[in-house]
Amino acid sequence: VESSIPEPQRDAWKKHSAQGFKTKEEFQDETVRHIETSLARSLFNCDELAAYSGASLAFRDRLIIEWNKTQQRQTFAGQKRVYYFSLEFLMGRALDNAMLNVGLKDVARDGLSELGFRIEDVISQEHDAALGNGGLGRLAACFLDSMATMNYPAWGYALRYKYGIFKQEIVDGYQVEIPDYWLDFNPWEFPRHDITVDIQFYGSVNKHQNEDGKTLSVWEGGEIVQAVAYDAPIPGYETSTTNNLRLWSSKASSGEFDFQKFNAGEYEGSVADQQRAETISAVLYPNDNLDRGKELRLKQQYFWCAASLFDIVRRFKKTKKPWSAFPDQVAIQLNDTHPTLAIVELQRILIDLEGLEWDDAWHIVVNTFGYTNHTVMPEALEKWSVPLLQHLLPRHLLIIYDINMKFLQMVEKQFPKDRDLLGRVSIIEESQPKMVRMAFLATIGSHKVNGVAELHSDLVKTTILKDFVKIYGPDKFTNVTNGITPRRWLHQANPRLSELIASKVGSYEFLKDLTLLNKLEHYVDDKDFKKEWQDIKYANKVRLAQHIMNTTGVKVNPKALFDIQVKRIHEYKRQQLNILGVIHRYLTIKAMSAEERKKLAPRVSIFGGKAAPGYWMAKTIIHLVCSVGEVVNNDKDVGDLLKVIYIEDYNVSKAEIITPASDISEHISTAGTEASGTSNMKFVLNGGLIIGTCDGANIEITREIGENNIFLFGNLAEDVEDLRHAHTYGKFQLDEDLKKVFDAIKGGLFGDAGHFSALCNSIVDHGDYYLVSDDFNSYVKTHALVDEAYKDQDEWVSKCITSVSRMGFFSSDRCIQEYADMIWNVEPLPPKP
Ligand code: H53
Repeated sequence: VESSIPEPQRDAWKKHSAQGFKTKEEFQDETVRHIETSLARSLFNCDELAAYSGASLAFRDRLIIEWNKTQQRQTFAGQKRVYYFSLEFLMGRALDNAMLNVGLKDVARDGLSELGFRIEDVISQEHDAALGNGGLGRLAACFLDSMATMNYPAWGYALRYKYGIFKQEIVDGYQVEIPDYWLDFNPWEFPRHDITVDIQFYGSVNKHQNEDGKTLSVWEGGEIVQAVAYDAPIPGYETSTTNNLRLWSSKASSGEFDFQKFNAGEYEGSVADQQRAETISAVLYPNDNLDRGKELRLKQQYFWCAASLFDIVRRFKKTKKPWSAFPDQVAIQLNDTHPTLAIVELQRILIDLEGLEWDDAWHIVVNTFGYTNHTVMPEALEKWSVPLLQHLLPRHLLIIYDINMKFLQMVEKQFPKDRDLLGRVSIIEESQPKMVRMAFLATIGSHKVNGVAELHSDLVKTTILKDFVKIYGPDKFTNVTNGITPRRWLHQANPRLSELIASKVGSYEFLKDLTLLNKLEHYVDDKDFKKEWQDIKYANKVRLAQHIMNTTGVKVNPKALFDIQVKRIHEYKRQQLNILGVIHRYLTIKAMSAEERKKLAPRVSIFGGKAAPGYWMAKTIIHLVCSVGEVVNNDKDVGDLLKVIYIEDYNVSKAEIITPASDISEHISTAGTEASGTSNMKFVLNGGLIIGTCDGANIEITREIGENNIFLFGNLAEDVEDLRHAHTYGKFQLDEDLKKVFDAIKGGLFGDAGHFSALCNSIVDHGDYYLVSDDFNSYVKTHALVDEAYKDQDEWVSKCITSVSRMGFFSSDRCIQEYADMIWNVEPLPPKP
């Protein structure tokens, strides 16, 4: 490897190499220096934000020193790297995580305190990095943490959106979206103005002959947009390995910026061109589990894939290895179908630019890519219209046609005479207009396809990709059940519980091997331990109650049972089932005698989550929850027995407060719709029980923690089709209790009934696609069991402890191990001791 500093000068260089702080004094030196110089503040105008900024820059320096060493080490070692392609990385805050991962949070706490700041106040100044919608984006963030912690040479690639997921305000019971401009001051990113890639759009494909007389397809004309790299360091826990998350930002290419126009006085025109280029990375699309087919989104996808691949190919070429070695150096994981164009782009680079034969190139492509599917719901499966692709990426469309042709020829050989099969598996859907089915393209272009929980992976194989299992055989399809990082979701979010666990299992080693939690099982009947456990849960509930008071003005009793459902608002996740159940509870309480009421366990029903801005039904659900809250919370007759809360702007940092405070949380999707869910894992790991359907990872959580420790209810995935059928043919009788709930809504108990008529009708008259009415009765009965169980606190706490002790399987470290072994075939590269 070349070095820019000549040998004789290297010693001088090394002598001055930055070291990064280790002690409290050094931390204070660095922090104050940054506040005074990098930020130009002083003793007299240093607020908490400045303290946050200074401390972050001090930590960033440390991380970047390790980042440099890690990257050098990985380059020297020359072994295979993983590239995780995801349009979303829902990172949340970085400072707290950096402090804990490098093991210097106590140093920082003492250091800041001596300078006059409380560490919690400093940490809470940070704006969440919210480059994601929900589960898919947060999974990617957990995976980065695990890959670094386990010393895998791994990079994330994504877009540097100027605006992340919108901020949600609840105004008069309605969701209002506010743009999330998060880049005002972001100490965690490094602009790399020297790392740029020109990305082409539009234009046309023309045939040219080269010197050997070979006909080549050449993509010409169109417009060029420049991708600029921004890097964010990803520290591992208790390791110096610091990986990279590379985000691409778009700007007008210098060649493209029209100086002619500019000089001719068309100032506005030239500025408009520039703005158009910047639009590509301007905003994260706010849809979760919904495909909208917008041109700008396709532009984002190609821009990001092309820039990332150019970067990877450039890195590979420096090794001077033959192309056939590419899959031994590079594993690319596609997080859902969003990066599927990367498959086509790599094939294009190899055949058009590098001159490989089609089959050799395709072999390389397939061995490079793995595809993770995250949904089987039709409305979420990506399709792009052929005319749009033709216009934006004409060369790629031709390559897609060629991939399809060769694939169909292969299928036809294997299954002669099955014309239906050819139509079913074709990448091109013969609709008006024709559409490219991205899940099929991703499947054909990858060597492994995985789902994210056992039930989901089975559904992938028996529904949307059934024919492909027949064609490729079952080995191409596999399961990697999702997981979460215990560093953020236990240690960071719930430090007291983490400390209590460490005191019992002997050390913090469980944060790196979560199966060690099983040692807790010895303490299930230990009185003192249980008391401490309960105290911690109570303190976490007090903290959440305080947050609720500060943000909504509603006082909730921390002794009440906290019942929480926080996640994106979606009909399939069935927040409507939850709120209908709450209304039922309210009506029941109203009808009770004073004596009966005394026996009731007080409840706080807590909701939170964002609705996609264009998803009207989801917004109606939010409005119903808020309207019910208005009535119930102001009903003196009910008092503490029931409170209904909507927590505004649910995000990663709020999740860190909410998750540890739950007694019971709701994971109640229609069976077969939630691919995995990951908040279910977070809640159980924090000592909360869950009520849920037999869906996604709930099933495996049950397998691990035992049926006695979870409240399962509702119909099974295998029955969904028949149940829907019954609704369509009017063979369905509405439950009496549910009918009363609808009558209350229609009677105007929660305000203008007209606001809720479409929501009610979707369940009563329009087929009840998500089977709310089918599961209502079983849901209400199961909540009654929850009430009963909560009364026996001793037994309840035992269930919680047992559950936590059995959650080892759900660490994202286990996921990464499985991906590495089964799909990527990569080895870790630990730092030298
Ligand atoms: O991905 C999570 C799953 C969850 C699933 C979610 C998801 C999105 O957030 C967005 C699009 C999509 O296709 C799937 O809904 O069940 O836990 C991570 O795998």
